Amino acid sequence: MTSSSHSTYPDSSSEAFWGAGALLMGFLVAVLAFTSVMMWIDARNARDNVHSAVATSTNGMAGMPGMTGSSTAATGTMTSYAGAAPANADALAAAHTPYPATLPPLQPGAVADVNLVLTDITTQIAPGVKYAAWAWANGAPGPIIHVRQGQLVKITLTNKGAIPHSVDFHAARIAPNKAFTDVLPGKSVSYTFRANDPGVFMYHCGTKPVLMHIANGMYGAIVVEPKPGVLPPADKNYVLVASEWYLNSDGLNAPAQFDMAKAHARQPDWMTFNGYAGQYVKHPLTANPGDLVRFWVVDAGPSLDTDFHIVGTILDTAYPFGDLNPADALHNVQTVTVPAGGGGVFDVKIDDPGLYPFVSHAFAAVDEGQVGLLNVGNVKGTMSH
Ligand SMILES: [Cu+2]
Repeated sequence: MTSSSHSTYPDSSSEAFWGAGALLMGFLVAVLAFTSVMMWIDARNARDNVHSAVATSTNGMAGMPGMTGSSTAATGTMTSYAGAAPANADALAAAHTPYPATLPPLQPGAVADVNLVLTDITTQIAPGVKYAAWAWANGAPGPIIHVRQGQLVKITLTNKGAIPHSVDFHAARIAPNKAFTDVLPGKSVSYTFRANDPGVFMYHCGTKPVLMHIANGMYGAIVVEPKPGVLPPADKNYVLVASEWYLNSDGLNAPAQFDMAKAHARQPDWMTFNGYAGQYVKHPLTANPGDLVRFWVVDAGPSLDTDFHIVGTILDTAYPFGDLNPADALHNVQTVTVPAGGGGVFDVKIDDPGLYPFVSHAFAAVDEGQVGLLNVGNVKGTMSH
């Protein structure tokens, strides 16, 4: 403000000067006030424009009841393909072989040998929705790996894709510049680490742009079983890998590919457990009444959290972040966040037979496919949630 610098002059006691200064001050205040009103009006107009854009896109979504029928919606400059489906989507969902969520047995011996193959593969991420993935021999996620705490894990990665890839194990304490290096097409790499930390961990390709390599399907889960006696034995062990898919087309005719703008905006078209929308709704996971059911959940992201919740029950014991120290566990909680790049382990015992949906309770995720059912007691029928 010019008047404040004037006030430091030694002859500033002149009344005339102060009068002019005050006049100038008043004028500046008026200008400032006018400017802020104009800025507020601009901001309001901008906000109204955003509101009408959102309203337009919401109207577009209204033509999409129950995720059937192909439909698109404008989200700003982006087009959402959420819920796109062919007429025979229900039959395709029934014919789909679900990703095996059951935790595989441990490997005996001192060393767990893990062979991973990366490849370019067209996969389905929802009924009738094809996606040109960079993933594993059987699509995304990669195989569930199950090792004992303290076991030496020998990873062999073979790259059958067209570009360099790598594999980063969150369960490892190892110099990434040595272990997680790029493997050229046609080549293999091996490294070992000792699985000293129990929990459930993500593994993924760490080649740049990592966002794209993960979003294209290059992720999976490794369970490091704690020493016997740390956790109560479970009757059922299920592994769920949550992730998002960002599509540049609906994928119904030709395979969709990755859309970087949507990935940066964190606006997925589909969100899944174990790579395929709603697969455990059509093919529920099972348990007997009173079973201790343990969910080992990894959120592969690449960017959104999963808010794990089972409808109709309460998580008896939750091991947030996959920290399996029983002293750190939470009891009788409704929903626990699994962060992108993190894990969580959840124990439930359900006595009342029925169909219990498990979801990310960030509910856009449910609409986009991150939902499944736990059928307790082999009850008939199905439900969508
Ligand atoms: Cu990769």
